Amino acid sequence: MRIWTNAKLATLSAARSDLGAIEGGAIVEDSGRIVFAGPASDAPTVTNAETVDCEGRWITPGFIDCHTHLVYAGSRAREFEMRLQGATYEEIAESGGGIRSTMLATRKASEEQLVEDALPRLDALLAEGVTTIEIKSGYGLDVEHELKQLRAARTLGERRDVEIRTTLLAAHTLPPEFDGRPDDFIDLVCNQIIPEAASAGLVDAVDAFCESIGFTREQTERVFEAARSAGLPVKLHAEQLSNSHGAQLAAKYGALSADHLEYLDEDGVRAMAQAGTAAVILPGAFYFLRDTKLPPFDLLRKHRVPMAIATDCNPGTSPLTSVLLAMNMAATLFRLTVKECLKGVTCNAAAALGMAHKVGSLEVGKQCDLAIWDIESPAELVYNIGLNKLHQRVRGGR
Ligand code: DI6
Ligand code: FE
Repeated sequence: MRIWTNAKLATLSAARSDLGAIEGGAIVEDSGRIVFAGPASDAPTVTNAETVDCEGRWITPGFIDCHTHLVYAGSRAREFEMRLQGATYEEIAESGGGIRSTMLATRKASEEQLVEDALPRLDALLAEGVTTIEIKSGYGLDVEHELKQLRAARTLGERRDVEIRTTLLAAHTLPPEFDGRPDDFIDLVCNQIIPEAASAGLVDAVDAFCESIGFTREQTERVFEAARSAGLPVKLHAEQLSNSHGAQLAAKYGALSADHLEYLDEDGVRAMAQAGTAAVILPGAFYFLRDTKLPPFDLLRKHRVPMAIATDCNPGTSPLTSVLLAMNMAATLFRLTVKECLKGVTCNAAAALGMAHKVGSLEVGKQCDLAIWDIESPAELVYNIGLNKLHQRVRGGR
């Protein structure tokens, strides 16, 4: 057992509309779980517990990065330079660069190489108090290499003390061997990649890229049917570059989340609200692509769709390995409040992963994943650009 005392808590319970701040707070842990979180005066008396004096520091739940493409090989710095000279992301993708260039590097890399390449990115996130990360495949695009990518992602959870959730994103782009035959590729995704990844126990959810340069609604729906048959929940890259009405489709399949959402309309928001689908917003990609179309935040608020914030860490549109900076961008570029930013990387991010019962808040029964901060107020976590005030990261009480 362990007790953290003399702390200020931002409990971030999903049920509350505020941060759930408690000054003079304490947390009691037993067997990796929170058994008490509240005012120190109400804490149970326990003997034989190790006491940690937080000296007035703030404690938040460990942060959750609920949308990343962290495992890949190679770099796309050259494409970045091309974009600086005026080429668009879509143009680069259509000329064989983009996701396909990362696919070639990822197919070539060994599983161990993928792990080694991802570790510095993972470590950057952990250094900011991240305790749970979702990692997508989508740069293998065939059975062998999608499974290799998923195994590498799971291995990261053995090399570091972090909870990894893996998402199969085989329907990310069309690999060159299927040029002109997208439906045949979707056959492969549905009949082989999803069932094999699922039976190998390597997947927690299935995602797709429903977009003009990705897959159509019909193709996406087939992927969702295959996920359903494999007993896996779905998520969707939706309305990032155009309104393909992916959000409604995601909602129809009870998706955990729909992500990006720049071009989302009110019908899509309504459908998400009814289905309990979370909105994952990715300010890093918005910033890096120098987007101007804002996701419809007022509609998301009006219909009470939980909003999560993630890095989207990927080599093409968001080479971002900072959740703190993602929050700052969400506030500065999207005008989200401090409270929305913090919920976005804690309780709402947990919802976007279907893990709300387990992580994302300082509440009894949750895993004791904490981030302890050297700050005067929670706003500092959103305000600073490039300054990391983490004092300590705690996972499962350790
Ligand atoms: N949307 C994105 O922003 C990433 N994937 C996706 O579907 C980009 C991935 C890449 O360019 O490598
Ligand atoms: Fe993404």
